[in-house]
Amino acid sequence: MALASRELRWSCCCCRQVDRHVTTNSTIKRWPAGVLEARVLVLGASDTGKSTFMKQMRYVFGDTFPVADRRRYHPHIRRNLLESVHKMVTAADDFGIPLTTTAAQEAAERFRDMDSLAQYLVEDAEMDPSLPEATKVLWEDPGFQETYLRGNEYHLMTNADHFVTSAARILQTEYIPTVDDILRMRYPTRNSVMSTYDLGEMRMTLQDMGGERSEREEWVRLLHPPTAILFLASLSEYDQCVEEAQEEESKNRVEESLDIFEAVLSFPFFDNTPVILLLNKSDVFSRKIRHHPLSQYFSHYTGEDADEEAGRNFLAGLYERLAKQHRKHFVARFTEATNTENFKAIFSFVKNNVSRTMMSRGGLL
Ligand SMILES: Nc1nc2c(ncn2[C@@H]2O[C@H](COP(=O)(O)OP(=O)(O)OP(=O)(O)O)[C@@H](O)[C@H]2O)c(=O)[nH]1
Ligand SMILES: [Mg+2]
Repeated sequence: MALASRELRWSCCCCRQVDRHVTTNSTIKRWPAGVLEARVLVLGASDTGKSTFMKQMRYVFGDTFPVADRRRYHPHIRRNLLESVHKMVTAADDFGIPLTTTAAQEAAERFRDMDSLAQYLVEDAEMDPSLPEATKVLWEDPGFQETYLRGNEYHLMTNADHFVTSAARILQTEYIPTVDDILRMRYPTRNSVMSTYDLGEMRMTLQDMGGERSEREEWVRLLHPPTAILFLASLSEYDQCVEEAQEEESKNRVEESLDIFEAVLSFPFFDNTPVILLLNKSDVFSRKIRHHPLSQYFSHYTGEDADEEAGRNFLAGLYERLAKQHRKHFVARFTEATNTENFKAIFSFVKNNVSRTMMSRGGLL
């Protein structure tokens, strides 16, 4: 497994997204003009970045998210922001962490009841001009910061900091989401989403399958094996439990992801399907590792606690071991799906691997 970050030349600037097109009857098919057709399944546990990868595809291949489209993300982005603040206020209460200033204590009252914030979650909502200041006062409070750093204990969304620190912009009535806001937004996928891209010599259909437990039941209903599987795993979830788990079941998210990875590896349907593993959220991992020692969650980790490289190689090794056990060929990369430049390099890597698979299956290599 080659995991070193390697810049690959981006060679798809002429690509364009084509109309939604679903092909289910073949994993390798030559179009009349000699164009290869690939179908790639995007799998992985919930919240690992599958839809973010799909959004980057759209963006990089020509959809610049026109203003009318961006407006549709308003309610979700504002919900991400207001729910994050609400969760942090509630968690501070639960942990018994006092907010230091009177101003922060007063600001917290604004976010205690999520129902009272519902009016700001509809499209074209008239915003309260005092909300951004209340958010800022809270964010600057040491007690609130302490609660934020314990976000892994109460399922605080990955990019809560991005939204909270952008409150002055997002809570304006005239707010138009930026591409970065759209990429950082959290909205779990229901049903699978499929997009096809014309990449010149290859036509690639990507199918994003929701990763929540209820959505994973759909994976076994697939009719035809894909050309390749893109499996996303989050590096930064090592200190978190599965959100959908029952109260009595507190399963570490990395364990859940490894179980899903193993299920994919051992599923006979995918016997001849290569797996491309993306170990995602490397930016969050590098921030987190300084405050949350890996050894606290994985007692057999023997590296230095603050050693980012040792930590991510350890996590990568857990997946590698499973692949070896199942004698499954796979390649992997560390990724940051919200970073468009990183995405371009990674997609080039994905495309080259898919292309190589197809050529070797077609007897051309
Ligand atoms: N900072 C950072 N955030 C990321 C990265 N990748 C994804 N995210 C964020 O993680 C959250 C979850 O990403 P999604 O793409 O919705 O995850 P998913 O795998 O599609 O989740 P399901 O639809 O529930 O299966 C979103 O808020 C993303 O913006 C990353 O590399 N870095
Ligand atoms: Mg999704």
